[in-house]
Amino acid sequence: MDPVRYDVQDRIAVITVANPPVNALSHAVRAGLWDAMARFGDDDAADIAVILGDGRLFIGGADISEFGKPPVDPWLPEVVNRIEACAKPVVAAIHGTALGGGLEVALGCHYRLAVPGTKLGLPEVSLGILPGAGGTQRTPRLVGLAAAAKMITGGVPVSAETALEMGLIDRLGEGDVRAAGRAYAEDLLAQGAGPRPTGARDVAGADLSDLRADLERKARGQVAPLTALDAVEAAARLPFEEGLAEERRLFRHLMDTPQRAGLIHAFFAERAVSKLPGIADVAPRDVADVAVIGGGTMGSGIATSALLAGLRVTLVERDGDAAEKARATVAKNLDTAETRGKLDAASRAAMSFDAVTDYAALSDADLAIEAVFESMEVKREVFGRLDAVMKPGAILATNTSYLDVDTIAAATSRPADVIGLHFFSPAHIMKLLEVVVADATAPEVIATAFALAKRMGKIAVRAGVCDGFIGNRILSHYRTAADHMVLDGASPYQIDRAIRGFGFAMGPYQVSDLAGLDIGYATRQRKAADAHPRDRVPTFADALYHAGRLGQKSGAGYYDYSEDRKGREDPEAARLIAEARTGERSFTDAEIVRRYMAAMINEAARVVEDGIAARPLDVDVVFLHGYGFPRHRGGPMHWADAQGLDRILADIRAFAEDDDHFWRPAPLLERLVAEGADFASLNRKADT
Ligand code: T1G
Repeated sequence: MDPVRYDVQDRIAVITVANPPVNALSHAVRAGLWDAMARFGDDDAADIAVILGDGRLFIGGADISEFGKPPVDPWLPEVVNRIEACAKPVVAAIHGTALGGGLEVALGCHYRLAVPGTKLGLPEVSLGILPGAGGTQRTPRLVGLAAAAKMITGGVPVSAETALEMGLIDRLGEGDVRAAGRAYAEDLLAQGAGPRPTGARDVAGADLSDLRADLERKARGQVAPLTALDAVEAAARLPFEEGLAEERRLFRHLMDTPQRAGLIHAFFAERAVSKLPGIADVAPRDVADVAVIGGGTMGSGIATSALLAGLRVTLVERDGDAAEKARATVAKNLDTAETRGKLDAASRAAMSFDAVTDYAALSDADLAIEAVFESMEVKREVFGRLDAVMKPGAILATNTSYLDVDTIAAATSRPADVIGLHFFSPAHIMKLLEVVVADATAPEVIATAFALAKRMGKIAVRAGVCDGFIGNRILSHYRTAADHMVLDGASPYQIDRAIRGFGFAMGPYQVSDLAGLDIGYATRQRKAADAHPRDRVPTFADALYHAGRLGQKSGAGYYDYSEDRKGREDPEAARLIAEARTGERSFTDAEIVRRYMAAMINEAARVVEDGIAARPLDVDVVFLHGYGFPRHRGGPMHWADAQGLDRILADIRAFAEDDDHFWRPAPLLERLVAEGADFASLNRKADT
């Protein structure tokens, strides 16, 4: 089917972009628009044109899958310029979403209408680029320099109503977008309205220094937002044509950055993780009623997340007081969601939530999520009770963060219906969900978990059964590398600074203080039985714990929180750490990052090799959405490919000269380097 259709009725030419699923501006669509504009220009039967999108949206932007390949004529900027230069008026009739190049096509039109519910935005900076088809020059001419700068450097879409207030569109339509677009065109014809090129408008200058300072403070190494600001400022400094040329120059510069490659990888990886061969054609079971067992922080968070997704929730606690406490926690979470505009009063009033103490209340639940104490004995007892009361076909899920899901499943008569749903705290905020697939888990149950995740606005990643699944298993390894550096002489404060400089929001010791040093201590105790004689124990961490320094929760840990939650370096902590040190060597920030990342990549390679993660991209998505990995670097595996796996392996081998117990190269890493291959090659292989 033609990706761009042209039809004329009552002197109005309707040009329809039809390129499912998002009407992306592929080469065929660009060529189709180019030809349609030529046809309209020569068409004596048409006095005005309306451009609109087929299906659920206007146009979702340039075709991101074409990035990195040589651009093919007609380029999008030329297509937009051709629309604007048309001698007859052109209207954009917008519905669903108009994003990036999609909105830029609309800006090239002379008039713009959107129907309620439409989102209009220029999200290019989230892909490491900037609006490259005139958006940085035309948007300021419609909404003013400051509003355009905020919209483009933030990348956040606006509603149709806001777009009207700003001047981005001219009219709010009602109902069917095609009818609304035709009606607007008729009105314009009746008014004798002609072409109204956006590029011909003036744009007043504005002082954007505060925005620039804000972007510099928040950028954390990202280049696109500040470069996009440069392009927008050019709109007030240069004539239109020169402004377009400057935009193109800056766009091309960003297209060549590794950040663009990282952010595009992240975009597609987030969509690829739910594409698993084992569940491709498997229909999920219906889930409307969810049971949550345990109303602590995690259980209440999971219940909140399910309620926000419109699911009916019954939470079970061991006694009335605990049930009431859970009810209060959920209510507080929902209050916050309302304050943040994530929940309106009507939706909240329609919610179905109950906190009870009797498992019998779960007989109709479609799925249960257990979030009780991390004890195998307790969990097996809970699963036994769930198995006894829940209906056939109901799914029994555990939120355990490291226990063996196979062992939990064996406590039931229905191991095929048992799965792990590892939420990350706070469960109603964090998007990552590790779907832990046990040996007996049925494909339909896996498919149901992924469908539930999508409904809850989560990004689900399939994980195999091991201690820590994907994220925590890898975290444990690179955290050990950091601890070794502290034992050898590095300051935890320097390590945190170096890791923040790499782009993480927090360093490992700040994370420890946030999570609680008691958690770390309990984990070390749990693993002590399996410890190897050559494992190096971070005795400084135990010393801090025994000194009652549990982190933020006790007012001090590695940092002193007596003044505020930000925390300050603490001489007392430094003293306790120095006493436990086994070495006095210094480290550069660069070496700290190299060791930290080499340990992360090495264990991640083992996780992929063991099949705990299906592909390297699954590890990337886990770290982007669960561990604060800087998004513009694409995830650990994409970053490792960009560094060169040979360099990572060389580092590991160099570090092994001092410690060949901890630094043992992962066989997969050695094999890929020997073959001259990379992690991306494994992602592609998994696609076939
Ligand atoms: N190009 C190519 N494929 C795209 C795409 C795009 N712009 N947008 C989505 N897809 C694919 C996606 O990979 C998935 O594929 C399917 O479409 C459904 O996507 C010059 C250069 C539009 C809000 O950043 O935000 O324009 O997995 O699951 O939830 O200035 O897609 O089915 O194989 O996300 O309904 C700017 C990106 C580009 C918008 C729809 N535009 N897309 O959400 O569907 S840069 C964007 C989205 C640009 C110009 C510059 C969303 C959506 P598959 P989906 P959705």
